[in-house]
Amino acid sequence: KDVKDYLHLLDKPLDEFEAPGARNSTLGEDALWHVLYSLGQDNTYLNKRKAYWGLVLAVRDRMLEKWTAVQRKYYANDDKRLYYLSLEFLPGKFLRGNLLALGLENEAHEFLHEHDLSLDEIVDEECEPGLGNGGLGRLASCYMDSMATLGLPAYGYGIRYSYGLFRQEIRNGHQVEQPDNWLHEGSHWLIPRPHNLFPIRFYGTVNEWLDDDGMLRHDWRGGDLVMAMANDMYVPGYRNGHVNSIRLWEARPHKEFVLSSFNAGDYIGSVQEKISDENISMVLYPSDDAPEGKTLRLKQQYFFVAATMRDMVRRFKKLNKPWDQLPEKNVVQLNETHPAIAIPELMRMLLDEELLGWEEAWCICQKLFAYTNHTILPEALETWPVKLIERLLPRHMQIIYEINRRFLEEVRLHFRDEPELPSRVSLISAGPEQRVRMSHLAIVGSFSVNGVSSLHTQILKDRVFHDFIRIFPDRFNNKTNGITPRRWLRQCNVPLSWLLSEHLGCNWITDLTQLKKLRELVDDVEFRHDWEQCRLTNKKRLADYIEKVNGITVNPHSIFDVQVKRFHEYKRQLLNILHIISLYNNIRRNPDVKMQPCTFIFGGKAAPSYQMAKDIIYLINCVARRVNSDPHTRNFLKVIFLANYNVSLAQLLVPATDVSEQISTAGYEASGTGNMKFALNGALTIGTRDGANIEIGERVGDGNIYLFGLCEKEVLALRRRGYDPWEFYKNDSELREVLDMINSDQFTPGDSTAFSSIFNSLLTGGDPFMVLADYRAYVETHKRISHEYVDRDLWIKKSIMNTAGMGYFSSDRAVKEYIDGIWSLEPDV
Ligand code: CR6
Repeated sequence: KDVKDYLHLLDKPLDEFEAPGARNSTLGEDALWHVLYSLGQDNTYLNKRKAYWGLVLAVRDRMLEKWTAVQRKYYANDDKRLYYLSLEFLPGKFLRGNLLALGLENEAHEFLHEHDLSLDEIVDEECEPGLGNGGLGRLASCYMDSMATLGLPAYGYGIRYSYGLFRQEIRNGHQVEQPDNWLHEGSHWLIPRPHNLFPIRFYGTVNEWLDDDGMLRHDWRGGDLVMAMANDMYVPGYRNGHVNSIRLWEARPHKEFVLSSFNAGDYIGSVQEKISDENISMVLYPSDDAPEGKTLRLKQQYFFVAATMRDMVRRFKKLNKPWDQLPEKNVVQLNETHPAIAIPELMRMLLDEELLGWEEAWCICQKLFAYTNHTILPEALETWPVKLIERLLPRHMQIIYEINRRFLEEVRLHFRDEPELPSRVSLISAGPEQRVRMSHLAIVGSFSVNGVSSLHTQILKDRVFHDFIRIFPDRFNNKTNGITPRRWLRQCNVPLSWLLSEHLGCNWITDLTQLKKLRELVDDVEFRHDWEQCRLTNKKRLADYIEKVNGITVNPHSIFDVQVKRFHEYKRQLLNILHIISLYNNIRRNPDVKMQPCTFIFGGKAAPSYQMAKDIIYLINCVARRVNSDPHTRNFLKVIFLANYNVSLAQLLVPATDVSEQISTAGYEASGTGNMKFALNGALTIGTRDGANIEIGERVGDGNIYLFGLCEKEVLALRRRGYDPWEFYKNDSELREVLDMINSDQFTPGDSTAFSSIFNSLLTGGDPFMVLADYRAYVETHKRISHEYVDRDLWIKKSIMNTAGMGYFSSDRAVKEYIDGIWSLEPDV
């Protein structure tokens, strides 16, 4: 059937919100108008580009009308506002999602149809903004979607990077990084606001003065100024007339030209300053789950935080309320410690500019800020050298010292018999180079600290922040992550959405717990047949993509086993490829083997400076080359590496996946959110008892997930006992064979040392992520999977049970928990 014939079946009807100021022109008419009057192009005929840009502008008009109405309402109702501060947002492509949310899909289809175009080809025109690395940035975008859908007075705040995360190419098996110039054609989804402009200071000096009451006051001046200019991105709620925004700051030169040097004839020198100012928002740091200790990164953090605090205070001042009401009217959620410098920045504004006393200012901060932790990797917990902060932000360093002094005084008072405690919880680490521990700053300066899955929060309490639990017993809480069902089911999986809406009605789109009703349908043969057909349709679409992009034919009836995520040793893509090599060996040994054909698909980027991760990418590509071209195995086994994994590619992969690989070393993956996307779309998970996998297992049922390997406690215990990977090497001949192959020229003819770094890390290096310890359990679990997949009834039932159990993992649920447990906000619709 044609999409447009069934769209009305799929979605909730539009609410009456459409009514006020309803337009008397159609979306198509407006798009044509914009082609002529905004783009200045002939609109008597359309090509893809013109149709795309015309549509974008027509959709944007409708969002802006709603957004301004919503802003007016916030002021009129005197609503408490949420500020969600994140150095990363990964919204994915906008057009389809915005049409869907605004209920304009049908109109768009009709318009395009009249011009012999289709939505599928039009959305290809859109560039995906890669303003984030992975899970953390995508989570921020899922939450923005839920906040708009729940009608919350919420604002996202971040940076408008000129270059997003690098575009990944694979050349001769190696990752090559290319700049992602996502704005090369401009983006009409982003509205520049040249009048929302704040000067941001760096460096300079602090002067002291006495106020009329004889109180010592501080004044930060001099140094360099950079302008922060707002750019707004709009986030419509799902069919509720609500539109929120994400404000992304762009760095602008403070002076277009430095006149003195211009006059002196130093033309290039004067332009130089302009260039370095703009550098602040030039590019996103490509590190994931790892801090980037460079000055520019700290500059980025302060730049966006300072502009955001200004914006918040500007709005608050319009209300003419006393300062102690700031936290009654606002709440600031810090996404990781990246924006934690907001705490001393607000202190500085209140003390030095508004002339409040310390206690009053501190009390306001502690009621205003809340902090989400997303990692326990010790090397990923941010710290900054005191020397650097002192130079770049001298006043902030003074304030941090004072926060610390007062905090440690309290600690000494309450824990007299623990002389070690103050140095453990201090905001400043001792050692040859003193550093500020940003997580400690965030904990001390907030009223709430949350982890992102049950296990993760437990680890924070038991280990990472154990000392703080005793100092602030009520501050810690859990908010298990969630994903938006709009993008991660309704949008990316139209066949399944249709089937769901046909059987359950369409309320699941905003109330995902409705999916549990699917359990009543598992025994319905016809339903199971339809379910399988949906899956097959999605798998064929992915197979076409692979054929087109990688030039490899894959069998859509094979098991699609997918591991897509950032490359990191703890995520253990290595474990996956070791298993594939052993499968390969087994098929070659038994050419007549009866085996369900398998397609193993990988995708993900490695941080450019992370050599081991890049080596693993190279290994996967070398194994793929060998396996895919071997006539003995190629009917059973294919290995595919999809370059440049991003949100759009995820939308293609997720609905087509049979087996979802979530195999991090237990205790290391804070939550994971890819795991949720796959299970929601009916994939079965092979996973460790890590992050949210545990909670997924609890909800889909033990029999419908393949959990294997050491749990977090066992990982710790084994490490304490003394873990020796050589034992596994010696005792498991299959594993030994695989490792020896890696340590030879089997996959890189003529070069036997290409992967010695990997071999060494797994053996002499002590195998820090316990790949070998989990190897046998992983291989055996895969055998079970391939066996059970053949029983189609059994498998499809399990697939349905996965979708049925995933209602809990909606970001709507997660955001509601934040509202009730942390933010105390009133939804506005
Ligand atoms: N890398 C965690 O590692 C979690 C997301 C979102 C991560 C991941 O398990 O799902 O955050 N952590 O909470 C950081 O970015 C620091 C991630 O995406």
